[in-house]
Amino acid sequence: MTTEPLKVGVLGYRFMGKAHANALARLPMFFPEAPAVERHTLVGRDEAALADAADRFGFAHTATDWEAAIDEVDVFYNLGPNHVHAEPSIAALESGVPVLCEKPLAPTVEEAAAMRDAAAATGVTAGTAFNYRFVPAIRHAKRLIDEGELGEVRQVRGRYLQDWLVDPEAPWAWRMDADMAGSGALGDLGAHTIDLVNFLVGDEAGGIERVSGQLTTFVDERPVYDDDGSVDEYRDVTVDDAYSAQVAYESGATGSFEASRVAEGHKNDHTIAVHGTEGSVRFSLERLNELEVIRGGNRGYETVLVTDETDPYGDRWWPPGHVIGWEHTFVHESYEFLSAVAEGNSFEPSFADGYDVQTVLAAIERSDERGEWVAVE
Ligand code: SOE
Repeated sequence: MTTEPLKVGVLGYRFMGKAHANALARLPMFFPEAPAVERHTLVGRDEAALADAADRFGFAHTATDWEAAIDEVDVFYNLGPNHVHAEPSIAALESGVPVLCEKPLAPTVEEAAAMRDAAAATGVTAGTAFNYRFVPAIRHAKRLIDEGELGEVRQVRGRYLQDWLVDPEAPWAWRMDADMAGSGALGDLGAHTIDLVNFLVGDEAGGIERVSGQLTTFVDERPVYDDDGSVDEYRDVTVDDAYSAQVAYESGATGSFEASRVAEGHKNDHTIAVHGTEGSVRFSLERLNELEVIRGGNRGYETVLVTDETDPYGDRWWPPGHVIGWEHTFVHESYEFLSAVAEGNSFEPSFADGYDVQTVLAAIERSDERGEWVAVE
């Protein structure tokens, strides 16, 4: 019996569209048992740019109307700006179409709650695209923590630094607008950190109970440029350029997190560390094939090359030591998501996981506004 390929519809054709389309294209070669997929419809607003992207990314059809596209496909990837996450994702789920939605799940807790509830009510597979959960080193760290190798978790640290907004003349974009994005470095980068620490230590340390946060905007308005490169207007920046937060876990563990878009010299520098009573792990996205580990009574860090025996996806790619990169996380993510879809299973990170992150983001904003520690609600 042959099964028809799953028709995938993708909303968004820029950075994330490219990353996910590449993942879909790689799947049959490296994960032959993955469900067959057809890159069916690419959805966007600008017809010319859309047609060009569809051509390059291997999509047979384009649509400027997401509602019509959802009717035509079996699976929907929502990679649009944050303010277009909720409505199309909920509509897809209500039509029985599984959804993988980019992070943060929504600009507000209310929208994220509606998305979580739609996933629960329909029982249709829904995932939040926290791709860094699919880095082999992160999987390895999770296994070590779950097996008790670090003992009791005491401290968690997460830092995500970028520098693309150092220049005050860097162009305005939707990511700088609170209505469209929700928040800035906090939601865009901090969401990854919070999801990763939830994934890594959530079972051990429980949830994040209280937070003390600070958000800062260094550049209040940014230019919008004409096609000829001259400044058309200046638009307000209504989100943070950087945030930091102290957090308290249910277990008594503590954490400190920060992210920035104005950290000169850091392009995509995401680091996570966990310290327990018997060991530590630390991870840097810039060295994603490695995990540094202290365990078993040792006092110093040992570097584990994750392309060796510890990599759950290692046999799919290259011989040990032949490193993988950022784009592979999207392939692993699509493999797990589409396998869950084909089997009618749930997927993690789920919409509920995306919602949990959103409650921490909101608490950090609330704490900043009030100037005091607040509970995560
Ligand atoms: C922002 O620059 C960004 O593209 C994020 O939106 C992604 O989630 C992150 O993985 C890389 O940086």
